[in-house]
Amino acid sequence: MRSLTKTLVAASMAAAMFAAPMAFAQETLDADRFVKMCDQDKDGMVSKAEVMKMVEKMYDKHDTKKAGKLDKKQVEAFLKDLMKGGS
Ligand SMILES: [Ca+2]
Repeated sequence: MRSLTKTLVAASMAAAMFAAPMAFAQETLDADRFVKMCDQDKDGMVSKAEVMKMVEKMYDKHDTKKAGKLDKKQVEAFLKDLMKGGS
């Protein structure tokens, strides 16, 4: 009985470890969304200028104190926002 519990715990831990990066990848690698969000001239491509402009806009949004810098918590929100398309 003890070993069964151990197995179950191990299995659920493995599942959690597997699920976390999957969710992360889905959230972070949504290229379609990222392109749509950045692509201002609608040519289906993301130019460096388009990315920089979008990042800057997002950065300013999270730089709530207008300090010109973000702390770790703000960076976290900034990155999340950036990857999910700014909504
Ligand atoms: Ca473009």
